[in-house]
Amino acid sequence: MITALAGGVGAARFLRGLVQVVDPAEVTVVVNTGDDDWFHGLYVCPDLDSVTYTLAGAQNAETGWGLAGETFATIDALTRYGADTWFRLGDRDLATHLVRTQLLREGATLSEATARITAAWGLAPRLLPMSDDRVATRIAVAGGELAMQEWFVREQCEPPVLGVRFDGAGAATAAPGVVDAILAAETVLICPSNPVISIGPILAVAGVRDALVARRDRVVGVSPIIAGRPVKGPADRLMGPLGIDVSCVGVAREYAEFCSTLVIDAGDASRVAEIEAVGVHAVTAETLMTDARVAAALARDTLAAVA
Ligand code: FO1
Repeated sequence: MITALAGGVGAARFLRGLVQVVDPAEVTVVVNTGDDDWFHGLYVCPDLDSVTYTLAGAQNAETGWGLAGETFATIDALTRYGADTWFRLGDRDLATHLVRTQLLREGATLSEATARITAAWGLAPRLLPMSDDRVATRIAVAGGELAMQEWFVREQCEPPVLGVRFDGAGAATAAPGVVDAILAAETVLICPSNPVISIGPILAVAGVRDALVARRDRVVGVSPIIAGRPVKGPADRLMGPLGIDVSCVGVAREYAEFCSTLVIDAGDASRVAEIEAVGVHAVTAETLMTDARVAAALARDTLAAVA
């Protein structure tokens, strides 16, 4: 059994490679829900959906989020009513949020709603939200705090980050199966996701970090930073202000307590000694997932790193 901790787009691409090289039914994915939010009365879970759509082969290849061949007639029609439409919900994507919101309103947990949605997409891997409780990533900027999607999408990651907190994490419990999946897995993978706002919220849920520490020998991460820059997204705009070096070495320091091995890009081979110096075994591989073949090779290399 393999358990993976995942954020959005980078994780989804990696997981698509993973299911090419192992039995997908043996994979459990614990997904960040700190990005989740309400839009137009609907509960939207961007990372759960990015992973679901990508594993189903239905993702929008250019953006990495949303569905292929998407249209935006409904969100555009909402402008007539003066609604805020900066968060672009696609017409087909809306079906997922409608079903999820209805299930939640009927009393289902997010885990149960996720199981229904992933079954409908025919996914073999098990997707678990990190928690069924609401945990909301909040970004402190000059003049106040923004919800994650406000900072990320509406403000285009422009306002300098002063701090990050995971509202509700202190009281949240891990979703059913999350801690067991970490403790029972042969290998635990930390996908190439943003360490601050994708992996950070998962670690903040009670019991998750301790479970990883207990399995440290079997935990292997993949650095989302190559040559001092994130492959995609704003990791640099979050890591820097929080005092985390924007490099694979910075990622290694962040993960050292619970991660024995870090896969870094071959181009960062000169940093191996610095990573080993913080007690993390460094392995080089091609980590820029330009296509499904590279993603599969990276997944194979990552598993081999702790074989
Ligand atoms: N990202 C954008 O940059 N712009 C959008 O309008 C947008 C809409 C959106 C709708 C549904 C969904 O599941 C994801 C969406 N995303 C959008 C992606 C999302 O903001 C981020 O990729 C994740 O939260 C970060 O992992």
